[in-house]
Amino acid sequence: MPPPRTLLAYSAPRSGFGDEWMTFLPIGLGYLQAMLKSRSFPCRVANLSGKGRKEVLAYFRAQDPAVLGISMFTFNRKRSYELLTWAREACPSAILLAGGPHPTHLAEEVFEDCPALDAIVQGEGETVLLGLVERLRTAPGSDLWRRTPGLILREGRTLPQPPLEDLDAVGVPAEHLEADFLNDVGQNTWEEVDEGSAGANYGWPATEGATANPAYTGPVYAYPHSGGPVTGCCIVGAAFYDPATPAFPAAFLHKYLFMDLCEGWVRTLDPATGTVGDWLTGFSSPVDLRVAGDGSVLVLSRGGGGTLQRVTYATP
Ligand code: B12
Repeated sequence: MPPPRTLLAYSAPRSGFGDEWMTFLPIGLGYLQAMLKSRSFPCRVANLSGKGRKEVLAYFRAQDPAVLGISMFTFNRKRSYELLTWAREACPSAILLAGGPHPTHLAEEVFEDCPALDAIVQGEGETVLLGLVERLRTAPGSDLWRRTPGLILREGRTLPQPPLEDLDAVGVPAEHLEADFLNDVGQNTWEEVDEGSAGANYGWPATEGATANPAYTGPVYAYPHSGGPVTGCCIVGAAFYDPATPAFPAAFLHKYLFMDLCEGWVRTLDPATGTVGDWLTGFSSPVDLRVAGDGSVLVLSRGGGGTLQRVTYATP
């Protein structure tokens, strides 16, 4: 039985979709992911700020998690209720959790306002979430998870979970976010972006592009060498747009920026939805891309005798 998959999500409130402070992914979700991934439990983190119902439903369905948790604050509680309602619609058998300061302190009100919610994780969530997925792995489909210490259920609370003593045991949060995507240069036909996870086999060179073979992990996104709306010959770069000081519009935040060596373009991939957007063209044999701390993007190319170009944002 494969370990249960967890999806952790956050969204800014509707009023804050364009606000870079509100759309910041809370680092608490990164710690929860680090705890699970370092114990070989698959866990994805998504920032769903600005995403509409159709996009969110499609994403939840594609992820098909056993556990779906939302990070809830007072300022985004209504949007979190909305996400949980959509989660129930898209994934009827998933365990739906909420964690964070708001549900920890106002559990009764949250349960009342959000019928879709199964349980609240009280306070520090790393050990609680790990205990819950461990129980699910031991007894899939049973109610054993409801006895995990640190939960608030509609019918009452489980035993309290003492705080973590060894914080180093959690792992490094951003490492998992950054390392989540891998460029997989194709053999003859397809270039891939794959999601990194322990023990996964991406099939090179036996298979390229999407695969239905359960022995292999298929790509998050793939483009062919010819015959598609997007083509190229060798994926290069890449980086997530998560600089200390964002200098591009909020729509760029958390996007994966990747390039093609032969075609000289840079495109954006939204890790939350898999949507790919056109961005820059005209680089001559680009080989590497970095996001600088000031929010600009550096592109290193071999063409033209070798260039290092800085891309900055100019207000239209
Ligand atoms: C650092 C910080 C920031 C940083 C965040 C940087 C980042 N990328 O995370 C910055 C400066 C960007 C920021 C911005 C804002 N912040 Co702030 N911030 C904090 C602060 C000081 C620490 C948060 C933190 O990182 N804690 C450490 C992590 C590990 O703990 P955690 O976040 O609580 O997460 C744990 C648990 O809550 C739980 N958990 C959380 N979510 C989930 C989800 C699931 C499924 C599970 C199982 C568990 C779980 O498990 C996590 C791991 O143990 C808190 C105050 C505080 N002391 O908590 C305020 C605080 C969270 N911020 C607050 C506010 C209001 C904001 C802003 C709205 C301000 C604004 N007007 O723009 C924005 C919103 C940004 C956002 N997207 O969250 C309020 C929220 C109040 C409330 N009741 O909702 C707080 C509580 C401060 C306060 N007392 O007013 N903030």
